[in-house]
Amino acid sequence: IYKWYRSGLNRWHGPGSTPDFQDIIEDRCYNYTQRIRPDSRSRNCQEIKQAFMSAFISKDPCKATKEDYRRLIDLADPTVPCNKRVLWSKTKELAREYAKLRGLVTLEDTLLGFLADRLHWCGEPGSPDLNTWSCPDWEKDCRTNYRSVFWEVLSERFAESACGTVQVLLNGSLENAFDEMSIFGRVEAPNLKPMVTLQVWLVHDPGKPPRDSCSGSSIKKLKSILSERNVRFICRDNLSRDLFLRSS
Ligand code: AVW
Repeated sequence: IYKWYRSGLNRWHGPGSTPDFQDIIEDRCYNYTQRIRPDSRSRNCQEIKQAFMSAFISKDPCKATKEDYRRLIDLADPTVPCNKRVLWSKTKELAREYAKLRGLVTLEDTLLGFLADRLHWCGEPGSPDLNTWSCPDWEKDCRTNYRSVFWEVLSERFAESACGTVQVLLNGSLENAFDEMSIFGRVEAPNLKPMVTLQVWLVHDPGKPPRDSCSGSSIKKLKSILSERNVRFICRDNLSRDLFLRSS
């Protein structure tokens, strides 16, 4: 029984595919291309949905490659302004709110980021269906799962095509606000173009003292990654969440 269990659809440690994944992708695609950004009206949502599905359906959910997503990415390249980008790490909701207030954009404002926001998906070799029971977890199962690789490919392109000042919201309530193993740390920071300015905001939970600062060791590490790439660096810390949203 144990063997059956481990080889079955239940064997992964992450949440299973979001129910109605295909329908959600399709609905979101029409919503984005027709209502949210009508300038992207020419995108073909059927084609985009098909390309998304065929990237991972019937495949080993631990063997995702960037190549698998090539066609999807080519169909839906980001068209958001290069000089208005906001990155985040452990601060997603805050970053969304901040970007909205300031007329800036996060990855979830691009078509593909919008389509996949908060969703889970994975397939099963030899099956035309999504596995709605479980999907591989980055830590417990495999790093090369389809969800993680998707966000990595998208994030890499979002960061490398950014220009001017790029902002990043980091969580000042954590001991290490800059996490080298996060997508921001592994993929985005190391792919910023030379001459870009990275503006770091260290924002902490209101009512609690901050735990990390611009002079802390994690931010120093970030600074050194950036200086190797000739990316300019500005950092502001000690910002309480409420104050940050109201004043910035
Ligand atoms: P994290 P990261 N919807 O908070 O620096 C669902 O440590 O690693 O931040 N899951 C998502 C989404 C989303 N919209 N976006 C990322 N993920 C996954 C993309 C992903 O696997 C943005 F541009 C990520 O590792 C940010 O600057 C994890 O959830 C940067 O990457 C969140 O981990 C945030 O990635």
